[in-house]
Amino acid sequence: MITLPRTRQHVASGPALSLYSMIPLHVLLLSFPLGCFAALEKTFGVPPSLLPRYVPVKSSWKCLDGSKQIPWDFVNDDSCDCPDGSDEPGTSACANKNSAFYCHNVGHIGATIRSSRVNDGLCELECCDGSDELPGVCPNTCKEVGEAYRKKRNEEMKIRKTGSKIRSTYIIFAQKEKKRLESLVESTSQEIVVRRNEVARLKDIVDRAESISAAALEHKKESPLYISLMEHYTALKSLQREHKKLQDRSKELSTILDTLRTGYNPNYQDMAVLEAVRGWEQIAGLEHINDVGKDKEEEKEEEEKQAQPAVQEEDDGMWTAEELEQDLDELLNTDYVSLLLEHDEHVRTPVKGTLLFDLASYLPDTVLPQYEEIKNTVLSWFRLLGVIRGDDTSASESSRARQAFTDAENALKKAEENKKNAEDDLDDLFSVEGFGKDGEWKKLDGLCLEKDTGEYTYEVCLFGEARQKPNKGGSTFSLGHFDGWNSSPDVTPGEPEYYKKQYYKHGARCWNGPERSVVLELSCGTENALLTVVELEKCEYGITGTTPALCLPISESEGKDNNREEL
Ligand SMILES: [Ca+2]
Ligand SMILES: [Ca+2]
Repeated sequence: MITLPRTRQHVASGPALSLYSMIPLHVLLLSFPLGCFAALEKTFGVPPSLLPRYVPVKSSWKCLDGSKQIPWDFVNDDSCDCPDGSDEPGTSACANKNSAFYCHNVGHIGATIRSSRVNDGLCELECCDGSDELPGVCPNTCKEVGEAYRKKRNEEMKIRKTGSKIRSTYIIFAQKEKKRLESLVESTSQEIVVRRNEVARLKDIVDRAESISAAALEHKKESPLYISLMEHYTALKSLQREHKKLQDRSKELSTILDTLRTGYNPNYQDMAVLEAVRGWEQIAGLEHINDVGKDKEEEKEEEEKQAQPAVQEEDDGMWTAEELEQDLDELLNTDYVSLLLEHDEHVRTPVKGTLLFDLASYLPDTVLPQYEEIKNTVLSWFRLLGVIRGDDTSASESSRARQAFTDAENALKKAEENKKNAEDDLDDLFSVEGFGKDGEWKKLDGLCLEKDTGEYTYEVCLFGEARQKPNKGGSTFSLGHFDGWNSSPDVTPGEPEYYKKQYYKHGARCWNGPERSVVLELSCGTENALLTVVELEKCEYGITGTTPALCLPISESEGKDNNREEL
């Protein structure tokens, strides 16, 4: 900063002029602001938008904030007079008021810097014309800078132009997708109505089929065979009961007689008692109580002779006492109703020779499917009409109806699911936080991009999952699933900046660390591609890439700017 006495018109005279006196005048005229030759131009450092306000009224001027009236001469006199610093646009005198300096950068684009950087001896990158310093300090590089800038900008514009054409196909895709989803919602809605009716109709049939079955069963139970079977059952059951009673009684009697046999006194010579004992000994196959211990061999042979024929008698298909004891209960537990239905089926199946059933064997294979279909339709109608009796009322028929009903219910559920999915997809399609206001991202849903870094190949399936795949064998790790767009608080959802960042979160946990995650930074490009991969922090990966989805069409004003700058 140069400090000048209040009365001095700075830069206009003295050493500054003699310094440049050796340079031809026309060069000086081209290179230096007018202020170098006389008092500093009053509008020096004023941005074009504020120029109309730097006009004196009767040699006086009002500070921009309107707080103070000063002489016009006080403007750009290198002494701060206005509280807002607006009287010193071209010097650093009001640097502490946060005032600004504008460099025109003829040949490039004008820029604004802070006043504190005026006359500080340093050349500002922003001011390629060097106007922030005294003449001769900084070279004017605006021609080169401007050309390089325009070249770069032209390249970018070209990419944007091509990219935005691709982007517009993405938008068309989204619109088609919208139509497809809308018609899907429409058609599934209609399908749901049809399927609901079908479910109701089949429910009716199931109810009827099951009630018909119950009635048919009652009918079958009237079969003489079944009635007789039930009588046999009752008789057998009664017999079993009576047999048991007799067994018990017989046991009691043998106990009484055994007591009598061993306890009576033979010395009383009571013939009735002796006869009873002898009779019991004969029936039970016992030796006489007085002979116990004598002639054992003889007795044994006798016993065996008597036992043998009894066994032979039972052999002939007849049940033994043991079998009666053990197996009769099981026999009586038979499910007679199932038996009845089985019997019914058995009787019905072997019937042969009905034209309708045997026709198939005469037909060529090609016609068979149609024939089977027609046959089944005819049969089902016959059953419904009662032409074919029995089959319509069989348990298998009612279970077939139930199967059809279950199938229809499942189909209805499926249709409802499809509709719900289509509606959800439709909601996402043009959502700002989903596939963008124009749906331009939908086309990229599920598109997988890869970047080989040597050791690993990084894969990002857009809106899906990001993975790290080792190139030399080993496990692939999930780096997370799509979690949303740029969530930075200074970025509003929907603005271009918002779509330049995607987060993939909750990947496989690092050993002794956090879950892996990805920040994907995207920019406009003619291709969908990944460019670089770095590990930002432990297990957090920064991936950059390009996509046409970010190439916004060039607006009319941008096009004009570009043309004007090119002049
Ligand atoms: Ca001043
Ligand atoms: Ca400077």
